[in-house]
Amino acid sequence: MQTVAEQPHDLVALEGLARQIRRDSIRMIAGTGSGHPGGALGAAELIAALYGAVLRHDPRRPDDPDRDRFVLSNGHICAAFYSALCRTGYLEPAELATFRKLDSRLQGHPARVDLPDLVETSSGPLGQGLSVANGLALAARLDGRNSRMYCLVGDGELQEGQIWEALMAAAHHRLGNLTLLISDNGLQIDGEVEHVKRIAPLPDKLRAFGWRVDEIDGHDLQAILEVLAGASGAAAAGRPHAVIAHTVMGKGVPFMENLAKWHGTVPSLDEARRALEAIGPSDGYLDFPLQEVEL
Ligand SMILES: Cc1ncc(C[n+]2csc(CCOP(=O)(O)OP(=O)(O)O)c2C)c(N)n1
Ligand SMILES: [Mg+2]
Repeated sequence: MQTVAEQPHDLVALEGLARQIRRDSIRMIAGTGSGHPGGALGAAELIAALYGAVLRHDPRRPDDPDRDRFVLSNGHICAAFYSALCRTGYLEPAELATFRKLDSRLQGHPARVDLPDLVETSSGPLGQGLSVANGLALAARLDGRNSRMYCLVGDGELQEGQIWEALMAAAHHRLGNLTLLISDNGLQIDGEVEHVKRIAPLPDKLRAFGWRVDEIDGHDLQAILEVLAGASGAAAAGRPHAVIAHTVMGKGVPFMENLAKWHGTVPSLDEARRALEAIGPSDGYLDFPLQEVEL
């Protein structure tokens, strides 16, 4: 398998994947009548870059022990994650219509019991994913495998104490094979992160905890690819890597952008139609079939 630095990347294709992740997320959430659109839309480029370019993985061998791992710690944004799994060959499009339904494998927070190998750890309780990623990174080192671990968290999630224990542990164990992506949108369920419980100055804190830190625009695919290509290079040796990705809650749908309300509010069918119009069609993809509503 090639590393991210070696692969040619088609930015137009990744943009298309990000757009389809947004379309799928809106249709899944509005179609089923529950879910979290704001963070899913905001992480579309991060997740598109990971599944479309960065992760060394093979949908024909989901249990490949040498695969790179993605740990979704902020499980509430899983509509975007399920869409990426579908659009990169792990799930059939029709299954997206079962999102959050009884007996579906696509629960409102990802469950490893339902999707072994694809969901590296169940999530929902915030703050736990980085500890799991630490364990995966340590295990890969012990097993002599060169897989890389990527963990996505929200900025509000950084208020959890367990995160800071895990940050210390990763630096202590010199986990150079670990990248933490922070979707830094300034908002959380109850409003502004700054008002709920301040995490600033974030870069200084992460550096003080022994991490290499980069800050990027989390919607700039080129910047995401470049920063992640650097993560797996020689400079990575022995130090975990944090990427503070500045994102916009609700990105791509103007009436949702930068409003904490859209953390977990379901758009009405009319709002969903307006959202899809704003996002636009994505060449080369077909929307998954929805039976109960017309979207
Ligand atoms: C341990 C824990 N505490 C509280 C919650 C409730 N909760 C769900 S999402 C959320 C806000 C998370 O903020 P952020 O990570 O910034 O996500 P965003 O709103 O940007 O998607 C909270 C407090 C939870 N899921 N787990
Ligand atoms: Mg947030």
